[in-house]
Amino acid sequence: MTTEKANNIISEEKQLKFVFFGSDGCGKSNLINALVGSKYEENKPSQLIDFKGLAVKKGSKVLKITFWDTPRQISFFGPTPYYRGADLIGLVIDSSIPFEPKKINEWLTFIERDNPSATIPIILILCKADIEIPNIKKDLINFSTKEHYPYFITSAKLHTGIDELLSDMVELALNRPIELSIPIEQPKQKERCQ
Ligand SMILES: Nc1nc2c(ncn2[C@@H]2O[C@H](COP(=O)(O)OP(=O)(O)O)[C@@H](O)[C@H]2O)c(=O)[nH]1
Ligand SMILES: [Mg+2]
Repeated sequence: MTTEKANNIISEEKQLKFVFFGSDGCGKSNLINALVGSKYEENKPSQLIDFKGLAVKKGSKVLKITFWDTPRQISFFGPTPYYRGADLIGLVIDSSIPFEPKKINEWLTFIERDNPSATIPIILILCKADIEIPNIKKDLINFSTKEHYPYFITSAKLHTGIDELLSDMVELALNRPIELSIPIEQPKQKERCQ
């Protein structure tokens, strides 16, 4: 697919889908708002299902990113439809409440249970860093290092860590390792003229 830019440079267009999970009230919707440049909103009621889009330019490519917010009771519905075509999964963690490795592991087990691809990057995103409780960052870093998940520290309210998160998510999604090699019929060599 191609798109014509105002400066007449033809760019390649690529779609990316980022899906966010996390407990109700952990900060998913405001994180997505911050990523797409929308206003911070206190106490906005949760939608059943929601996604927002953003287009960014990277080199000659235009990346059209959709950020999927997951509804309450996601574990009841099961995550499969949200994963379809996902390029990255973010587990959002609230920094205003104690870090519970058991709960995080439950989320990760839930996410990995129906994950259609072992190569989708899964990242941990600490939200509300402006109201962090003591030790939460240390606990997150220890957990992420031990379990080998990339981690990010953000505040949607102060708009901190958002740009780094966006750019690293794009890099992780674009640099996904190949999953498996699929045998293809090899092109026949042209018969040589004698
Ligand atoms: N202090 C602070 N509060 C936040 C931040 N992000 C979200 N909140 C608050 O946390 C509550 C839940 O946020 P929301 O984004 O709706 O969470 P969701 O249920 O996971 O979508 C709301 O009252 C927000 O105002 C943040 O960066 N800093
Ligand atoms: Mg929400």
